[in-house]
Amino acid sequence: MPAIAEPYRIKMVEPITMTTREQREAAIRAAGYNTFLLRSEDVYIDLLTDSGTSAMSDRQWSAMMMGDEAYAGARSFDHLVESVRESYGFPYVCPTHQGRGAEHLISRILITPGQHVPGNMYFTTTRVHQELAGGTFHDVIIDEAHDPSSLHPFKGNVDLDKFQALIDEVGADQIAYINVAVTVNMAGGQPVSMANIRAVREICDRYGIIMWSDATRLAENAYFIKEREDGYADRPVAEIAREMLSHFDGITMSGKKDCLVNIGGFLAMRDEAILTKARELVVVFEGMPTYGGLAGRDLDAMAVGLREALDDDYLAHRIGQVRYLGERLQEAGVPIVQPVGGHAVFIDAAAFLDHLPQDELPAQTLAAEIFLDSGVRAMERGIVSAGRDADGNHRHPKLELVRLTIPRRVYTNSHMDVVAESVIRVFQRRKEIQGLKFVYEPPTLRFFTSRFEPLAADAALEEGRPEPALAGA
Ligand code: P61
Repeated sequence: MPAIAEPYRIKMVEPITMTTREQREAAIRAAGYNTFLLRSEDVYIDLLTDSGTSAMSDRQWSAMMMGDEAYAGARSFDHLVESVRESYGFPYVCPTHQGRGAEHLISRILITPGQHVPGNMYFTTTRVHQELAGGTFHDVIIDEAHDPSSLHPFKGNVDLDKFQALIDEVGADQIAYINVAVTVNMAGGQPVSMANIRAVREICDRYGIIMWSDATRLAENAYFIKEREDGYADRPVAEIAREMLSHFDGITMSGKKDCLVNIGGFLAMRDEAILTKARELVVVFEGMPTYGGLAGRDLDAMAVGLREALDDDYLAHRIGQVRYLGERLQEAGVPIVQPVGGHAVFIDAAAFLDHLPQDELPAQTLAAEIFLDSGVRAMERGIVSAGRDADGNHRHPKLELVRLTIPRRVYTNSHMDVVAESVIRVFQRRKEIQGLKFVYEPPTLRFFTSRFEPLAADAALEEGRPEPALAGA
């Protein structure tokens, strides 16, 4: 494979600094062993998320300078609408402060309490908003998505039989809509094929079901279609994205990913009646329908970024960089979700720390250990993220993962090498690592603010030994 260099050059830099092991021990303890609670200044390479962490282009920055900050009727809104129409093909747009703002609105608009919402795997904020609106989420993703070692090229696909079975069980009129995420974050950034999107559309047409998309990472999904699906190899990604979206009635968008901005989101749709309802709600929860909680300059940056993210060269490098990190880990025998997805490398923490039962929080533990080793910050995506069910019991997801999420246009492959070396070091001493337990747990979206303590401290206390140093210290 020929090397793929960054299709840009660097015009401005932000210094980052290494910390010592002692500093990192103090930092992770102060953060309650939760990488969400670390201070950014204590982090060396920040792979917590690809959300809002992109580097903007000179074109985006110049568009920001031209932002129209009028309270109402700003031309920045017109720029966003124009860009969405041209690149995504939806006539109507309602901006929101970020993706979950759009999820909040669409859940209230489309769900009647008691209804059901199928989707290709849950996402944390999406499901919470569906539940707050009185809906019940149903996972209708293919089984392969729950198996880290399955090499299925489109692990994000909807299982048509599961979708049909839900329709048969509850009746089409009790299905508020189907939400198809492209790509599927919690499955490992896995794509949905064009054939699958078409097949879901057919079912929706047959039963009159609304077909929505969480299009947060649609550009990455379109790139995978170009790479893997027959007939798309020679088509520009922007064209593939348009075709994908042509099958949906509307989308929720977190602009913080594939619009290459630090803040922003929107709803886009074809049905004017839905737009009218969105406008009625957005003024209550976000702001005027022409700014939705954002500054005019944010709308302008998003209008430019969403086009840039559909560039073939940008995506070849983007997906190539994520794959580069994944391959380095795989060569060293580190268990990861395969195939490597669009925005992150997901370590299979259940296999990595196979001596820890899921209730000892292997992924939370591993994220803390990687930080301790090198100052690289990752994110837990396992039992802690899955939360509790309606009866108050821990949900036990099949996937217990640590996500190494690559921000867009921010790090080089030398950074990826440092990350790989650190994970490999932790892998080599994995048997010494002991688990964590909750010491504080909030009622919803607990992973953001929960606090933990090492179980090793408990065992030492019971045996009257002094508390052990952290593994590997
Ligand atoms: C992330 F730990 N993602 O991946 P907002 N849909 C999808 C997302 O990936 C997404 C949103 C909707 C984040 C940020 C985040 O449990 C967490 O703009 C597929 O963040 O509101 C966000 O978009 C919501 C991290 C969100 C989390 C929830 O890092």
